[in-house]
Amino acid sequence: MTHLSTSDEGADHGEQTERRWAAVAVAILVLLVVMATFAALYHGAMPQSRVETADPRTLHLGGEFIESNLGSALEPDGTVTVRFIGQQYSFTPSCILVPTDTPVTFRVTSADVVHGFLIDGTNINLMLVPGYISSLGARFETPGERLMPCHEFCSVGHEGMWGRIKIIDKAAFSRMAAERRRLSCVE
Ligand SMILES: [Cu+2]
Repeated sequence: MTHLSTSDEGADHGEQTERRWAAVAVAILVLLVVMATFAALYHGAMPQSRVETADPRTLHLGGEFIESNLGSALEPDGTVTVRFIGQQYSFTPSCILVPTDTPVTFRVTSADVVHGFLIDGTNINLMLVPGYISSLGARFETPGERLMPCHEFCSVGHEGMWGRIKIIDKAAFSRMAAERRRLSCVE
């Protein structure tokens, strides 16, 4: 009889442990659901603070990405801003000109679908999402020429979508910038 009662107690104890662990599992699930709900509501109510938008349907009609404003601009503070557009299946301008030893800011957008902007041999890598402006600061130490392939599959002509970037001496760039408002190396 004693033996039987001990085994009953054991079964009770087992069931209790099982319930406790089930409660832990349920608690983890509830916590995850609460976290996911909170994140969805929070980010839905507060978009990123530095998002800049550009309507892909009107890029060519006015604003920052109008054709006459594309290319490299020497700013009054001595830095350079490069603006260009990715579209199926090219970059405009297709050859980007930048100086050495100068802070360069890229401002890029897409006119149609998602494209990629990457400069070969550097860690410069952005996604170009229609509707948004992608921006990145860079600095080039040595002159040279690098490839700039689109690295997001953007449909059938994707493999033919690439541009070039030419890094030239700072003084030569300044001389060219004195003559033209926007520079590129498109021939
Ligand atoms: Cu592309």
